[in-house]
Amino acid sequence: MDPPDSLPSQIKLPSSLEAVRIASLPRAAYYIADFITEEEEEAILHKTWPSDLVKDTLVDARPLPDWLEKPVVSRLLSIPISDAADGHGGGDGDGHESHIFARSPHGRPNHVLINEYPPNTGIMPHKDGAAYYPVVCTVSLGSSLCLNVYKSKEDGALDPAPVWRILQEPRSLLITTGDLYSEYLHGIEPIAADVDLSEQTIANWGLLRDPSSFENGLNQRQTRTSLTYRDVLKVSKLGSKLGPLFKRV
Ligand SMILES: O=C(O)CCC(=O)C(=O)O
Repeated sequence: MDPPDSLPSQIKLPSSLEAVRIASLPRAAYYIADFITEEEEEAILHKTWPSDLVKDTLVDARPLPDWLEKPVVSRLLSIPISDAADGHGGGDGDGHESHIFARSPHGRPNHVLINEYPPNTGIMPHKDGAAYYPVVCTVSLGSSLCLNVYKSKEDGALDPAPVWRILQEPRSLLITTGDLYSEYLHGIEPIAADVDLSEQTIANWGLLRDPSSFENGLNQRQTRTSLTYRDVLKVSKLGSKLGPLFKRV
């Protein structure tokens, strides 16, 4: 486990990811509503504002720039998966790994994708594929929206009705792994508002920071920026010589 940086007083991390597991989803997805502070959110957004180069960009720099490493990565690696974690860093293969990337090839995320979603913007249902270690950590900034989870029908075609919806609030961390990574697709609808939000329709309702703000069942979207942290399994030497920032195609 990485030594945790000093934690702002407003942030109270769970004792383990198991404490924030989204119980209605296949194993496993985790949601931490207050993962970063408003000041940290502002500071990261400020870094992504000035340059169009940074938008929709894969950051492939080793190590990641400080503003993407701290506080997100260090805080993420300080949380054990379960309370029974052994704390020795490598994990014991029994689900008691010290953190969610303990068994990934690089032991930590090495890429960050920065996406911006103004209202009416989404991303088509897709799987993330074999290029990554199957753990996806998404920090949301600026606004809330729903990530939809889809499954394929028997004939392989996409069932257009999502099987689950996960509401992501600003400053939250969502982690998806396991079957959710490999068996299901995920996407974001290009709509101006998420509707029909309730305990019955939102998988992580019980873990939201402020479910009362969605009590009318509506989330009017503003611009949401996401930071998606993953461990890319094969890192090309050429890529690392080209420089730290690569525009996403
Ligand atoms: O921005 C998000 O929350 C989702 C991004 C996504 O689906 C992806 O990078 O594969």
